[in-house]
Amino acid sequence: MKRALITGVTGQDGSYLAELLLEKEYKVFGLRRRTSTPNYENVEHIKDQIEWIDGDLTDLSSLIRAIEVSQPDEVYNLAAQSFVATSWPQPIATGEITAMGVTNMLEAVRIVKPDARFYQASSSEMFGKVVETPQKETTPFYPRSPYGVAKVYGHWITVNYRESFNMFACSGILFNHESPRRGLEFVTRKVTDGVARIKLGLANELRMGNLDAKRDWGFAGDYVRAMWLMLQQDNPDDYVISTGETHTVQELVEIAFNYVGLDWQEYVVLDEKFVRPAEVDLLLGDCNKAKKKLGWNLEVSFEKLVESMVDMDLERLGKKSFKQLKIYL
Ligand code: NDP
Ligand code: GDR
Repeated sequence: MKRALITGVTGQDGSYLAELLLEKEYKVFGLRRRTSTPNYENVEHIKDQIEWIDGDLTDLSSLIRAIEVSQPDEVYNLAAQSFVATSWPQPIATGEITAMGVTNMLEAVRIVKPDARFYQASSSEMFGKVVETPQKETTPFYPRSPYGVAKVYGHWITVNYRESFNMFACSGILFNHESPRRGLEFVTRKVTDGVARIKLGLANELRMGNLDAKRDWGFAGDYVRAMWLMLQQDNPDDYVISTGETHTVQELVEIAFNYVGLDWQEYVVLDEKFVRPAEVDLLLGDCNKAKKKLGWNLEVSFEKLVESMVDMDLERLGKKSFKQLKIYL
């Protein structure tokens, strides 16, 4: 039985990855940080199958302990302060967790179990103000937020530990990926939750920032398969994971409102509060390396993803699916 340690297991990706590894009959250890109120929403259904270890990415001693207890074959470092907008008002916490936290995790592995395979959750935000399109593994980085800067550090320290200590350390440069488990502040979920609230009469507007930004959005369930595949190869390497399609935030809004038969222009209000100090205008990934070398492929399209997220929010908020609701309309 293989053993895996996942940091960030309570987040969106951690929950899908834990499901995947449990299906593959891994023994899964999950690092959780102390919170005043338990936060198991994404993993409630598999909570009893995970071996929980208390720790924090900013506390090296807790990570050393986590590696000692779990003795992992594979470590997936998904924990981060992951919300770009929060990285401006909290740049130091973002740096300590999202950048230095990676060194802490790598050090814990190097000291206790250097033969463990290591996955780092790098990000398309590292490309920022893009210098070429589409973006691939060799595209230079130009981050546009404290979050993006922190991820560039996390990326290079992972490459450096691979080259310095011969560790099996991989970095997945993942473009935006979403699901019904996405945090409510991220734009896809904010829109699908907002549309569901409006449809159910719980809200009458949706306040948004820059509708012109373009993103390459995929489904999180597809992306965690790529993480696992990276650690099953003969050699460690870095891979871009993306859909190869880009859409504006406005297109996202249109699809979500159209799905429930509403005109977005009647409800969306532009609010400066949600406009960022520096924006990433366009992301579009070239994932040919991952397709060729990992045999990775997508299963869920953008439109289907948005519609299923609206459905899930309608169900959660109204306790009825949209299909059921349609019968009553
Ligand atoms: P989430 O924000 O959903 O999850 C983040 C996780 O990190 C949560 O489990 C959170 O715990 C945990 N965490 C935060 N701070 C600490 C800390 N100091 N110590 C220990 N754990 C901590 O992120 P996603 O699942 O969306 O993303 C996973 C990773 O992939 C992140 O590193 C993100 O930056 C990166 N990424 C994500 C992309 C995406 O589109 N989703 C794209 C590219 C990269 P808690 O539940 O207690 O808050
Ligand atoms: P992003 O995701 O910054 O790409 O980072 P987010 O969904 O927050 O923003 C995407 C784009 O939408 C624009 N936008 C808004 N965003 C939010 N959150 N709220 C709004 O009201 C709004 N209006 C417009 C943003 O300006 C932006 O252009 C995500 C995170 O998961 C990171 O952790 C990850 O690394 C990257 O994706 C790849």
